[in-house]
Amino acid sequence: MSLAAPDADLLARIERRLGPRGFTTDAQDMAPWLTDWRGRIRGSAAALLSPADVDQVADVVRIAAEARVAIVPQGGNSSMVAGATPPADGNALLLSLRRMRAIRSVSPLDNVVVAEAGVILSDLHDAVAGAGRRFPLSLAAKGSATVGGLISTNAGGTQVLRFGPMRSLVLGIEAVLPDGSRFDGLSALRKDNRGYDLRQLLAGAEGTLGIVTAASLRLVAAIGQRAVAWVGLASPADALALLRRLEEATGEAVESFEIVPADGLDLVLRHIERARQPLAGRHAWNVLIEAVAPAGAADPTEAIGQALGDAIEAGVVEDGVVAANEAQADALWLLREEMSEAERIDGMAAKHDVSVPVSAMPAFMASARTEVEQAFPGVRVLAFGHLGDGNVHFNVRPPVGVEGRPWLETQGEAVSRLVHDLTVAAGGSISAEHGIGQMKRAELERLGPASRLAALRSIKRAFDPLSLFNPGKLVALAPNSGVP
Ligand code: 2HG
Ligand code: ZN
Repeated sequence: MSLAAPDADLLARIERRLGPRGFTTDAQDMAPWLTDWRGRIRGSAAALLSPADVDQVADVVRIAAEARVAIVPQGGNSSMVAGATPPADGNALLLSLRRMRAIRSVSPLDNVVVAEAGVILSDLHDAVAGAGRRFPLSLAAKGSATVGGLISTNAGGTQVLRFGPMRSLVLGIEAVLPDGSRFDGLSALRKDNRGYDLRQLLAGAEGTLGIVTAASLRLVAAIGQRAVAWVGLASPADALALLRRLEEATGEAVESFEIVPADGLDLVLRHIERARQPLAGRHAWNVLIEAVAPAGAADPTEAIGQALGDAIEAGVVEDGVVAANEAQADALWLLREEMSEAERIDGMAAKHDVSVPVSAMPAFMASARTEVEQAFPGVRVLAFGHLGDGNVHFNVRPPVGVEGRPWLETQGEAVSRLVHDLTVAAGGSISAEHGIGQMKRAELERLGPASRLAALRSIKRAFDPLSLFNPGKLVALAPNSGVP
């Protein structure tokens, strides 16, 4: 079973259906969308389709499916695992959801927003703020990541601690399935127990089961006051102890708890012009904390300040600062949010998005670092991120003076295998929040377990027996068979 290349007649039919704004084969127009944002994987496509509504999506999917032509859905193209980059053979159609950016409704009474797939996350934040509500998921790529992509990758970010990942905020989904039929599941029922939850199957499916065209998303009360703090401390174990202290002091107010090592902060200060040193001294580890209260509830600033003072006295924290105003709060957030960008500017890294049980993370970070540094002398481990979720980005950079790309090409795979083996041995996952895409597919196959992979394949086969949606991503219909 092989996927077909679209012929001129098929492309003309699709172009007629989508109109000039919705169709292009122009190399220059397509170029920015054919490479993943880190520039690691280059793809190719027969055409770039930009439908304006769900009917157009359904029609082009049907036309392509009849001809057995594959479709790669794409949102903001900010995947960390090249999940939206088309295969290199150029046979697939790249389908962008970016023109579908309507906010269909905001209901403060239901606490629900219905947004189309192409709505950019920061626009979603602004739209619901206008109705006195908040969509409580944020991440560094908020200026480009879209609703459809966030759902399809089950994105995480910096508020998972309190609100869970994207799937926990999805109440309803509208999607087009691989045969062109529609799944109309937008009704935002809080309770719906009719068996398999199709919404949750589509969330995190990386566009391999359906193309999400719109979603009903959960909203929460707008922020009244927030307390943002930056602390320096000696170890991830102390950081975790601090998190539990803060929770005891402020209830559920702590939403973000992000760890950054000293050399990570150095990178941000070196490469990001607006970044400023947050504390007088250098600390082995730093944590960014945000605690939030809705309007009408007590301002968490005092409780956070008091708890940090107690933690300093108890020797858990070395130094800390609580932002005195919004500008200072933003300046502290910048240090965390630009971490990934600063690392990218500095050069190539073997990147790993791993999770282990929260309590096991401090020991894992130390022992995995030792093992990796012993196996690959000179490499520099940079582990940062979502400590409160048991998820860090355990990135490994080449030794000083060694050029990144050739190092990654020759050593990257072995480094990643070791990091992933250690993760699995610690009872963890090789993808905490970035998904599998094409970059982690071999590792998913290698590490199994077989029963889990078999279940994934069965689900894929049930929805997309011809493997027309996002071929080459997440899971192959049959392992090692060349079938995408
Ligand atoms: C983050 O937490 C992102 O900043 C990116 O998930 C992580 O670049 C990375 O490794
Ligand atoms: Zn992250």
